[in-house]
Amino acid sequence: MALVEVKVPDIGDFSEVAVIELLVKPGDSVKAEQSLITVESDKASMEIPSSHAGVVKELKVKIGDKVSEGALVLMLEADAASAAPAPEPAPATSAAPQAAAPAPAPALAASPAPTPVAAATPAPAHNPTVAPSTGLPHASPSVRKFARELGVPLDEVQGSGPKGRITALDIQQFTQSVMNGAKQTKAQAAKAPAGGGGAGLDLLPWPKVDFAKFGPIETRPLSRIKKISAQNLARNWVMIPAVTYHEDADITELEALRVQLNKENEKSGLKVTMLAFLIKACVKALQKFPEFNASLDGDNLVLKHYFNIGFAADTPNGLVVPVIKHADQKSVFEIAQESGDLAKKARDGKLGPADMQGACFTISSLGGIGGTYFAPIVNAPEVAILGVNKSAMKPVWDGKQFVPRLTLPLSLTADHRVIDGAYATRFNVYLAQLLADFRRVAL
Ligand code: CAO
Repeated sequence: MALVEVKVPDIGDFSEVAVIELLVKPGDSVKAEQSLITVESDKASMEIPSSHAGVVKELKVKIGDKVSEGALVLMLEADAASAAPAPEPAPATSAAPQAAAPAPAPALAASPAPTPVAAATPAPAHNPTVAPSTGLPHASPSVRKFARELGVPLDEVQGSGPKGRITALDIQQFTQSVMNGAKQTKAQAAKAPAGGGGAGLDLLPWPKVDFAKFGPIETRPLSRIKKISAQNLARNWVMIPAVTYHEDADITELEALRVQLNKENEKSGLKVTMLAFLIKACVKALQKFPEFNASLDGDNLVLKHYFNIGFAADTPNGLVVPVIKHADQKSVFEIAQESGDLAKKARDGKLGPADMQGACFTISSLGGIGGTYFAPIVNAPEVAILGVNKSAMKPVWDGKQFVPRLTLPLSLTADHRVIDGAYATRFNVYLAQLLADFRRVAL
């Protein structure tokens, strides 16, 4: 076993990029080409892969360090004959299918933006790659991971990158073509017009308009968060066959309890929010309907036995989705405190990657603003997201008369590949029952 130095490879025009994530620690076994750290410039995030397989002996960088080509990343006790063929940095994807993942999906235009996941821009085109001699299709580690997560056979995908390299977009387009019932084979792709915008989807190119011809304009660059969200949201919008289910929850008693609790705790300053009750109730519903607490992995459904809930937070720079970890083990008060702290951190731009990772399910609450219902975008690789709008007093027929009840509009968007309509509606009905009588959460 030889001790080898793993260094930052050619990362194109980038230098002095910040280390934002350590993906391995001493003692970890890594494969050749496995991502070791994530670095980020103001234009892109990249994962730095290992040149060898082996066991990590010592990390030579920490979060916040600035690195350039040739910088020492770590010392590795290399397996014999493990050298990887010229690894290249790959666009980062963070938490999850990330290959670009949602931002919360919250996103978008109406949905929460999930965690910055994917690189805001593709990795710089440097290092024209040589196809590995293994005969494997040519793709970066993150693209391979993305393909694995979606169950896409790489050898059936036509790469559109330099020297036939398969990109995340190729994977997305392949998946979309499968969903359209028109799987694009290499042969078919070869016949497709070269370089046509939106080739896989057969879309028209984006309209290019000289707006200045019609009146004064100004051009403002998108924030980094918005660029990342945009990629994730577009991916999730295109790839997930999503359906939104609406429900009204009677929260008359729950709001009375919330107001009462806040009065009692006025001196301590701790304020219980509707969001905290929603997170707690959602955990209970996820426990009863476990397919909501899951992610697709090819032909498998990964059911999670932990309950981490993301919530979309609106910030001056765009949407982010901090995550309350192990919400099943926390009280409503603890969740209220933690979500308040995380929301503040989000607004101050101080959330770290760990604050935004690991969510099982996301809540996007616009209740403090208004609205009736909306259709949030699922934050992949989660399979559902709950949208919440402003509660309003409504007349409800109790069998004899109309009575005023405080009604909370719920909009649950779910991935139809995993969640059928009946299952989703049962989830919603149950969630509404929990919110109508919060004692049920303790049962
Ligand atoms: N119905 C009625 N009132 C509500 C409500 C609801 N569903 N939810 C919150 N409110 C009230 C709160 O009680 C609070 O009122 P008071 O100040 O009188 O107590 C007020 O609205 C403001 O609440 P808030 O929104 O600041 O706090 P929160 O805990 O409910 O939400 C957070 C925190 C981080 C979710 C929120 O600040 C936020 O960023 N929401 C936007 C999320 C978003 O943009 N989603 C869309 C994503 S898709 O594009």
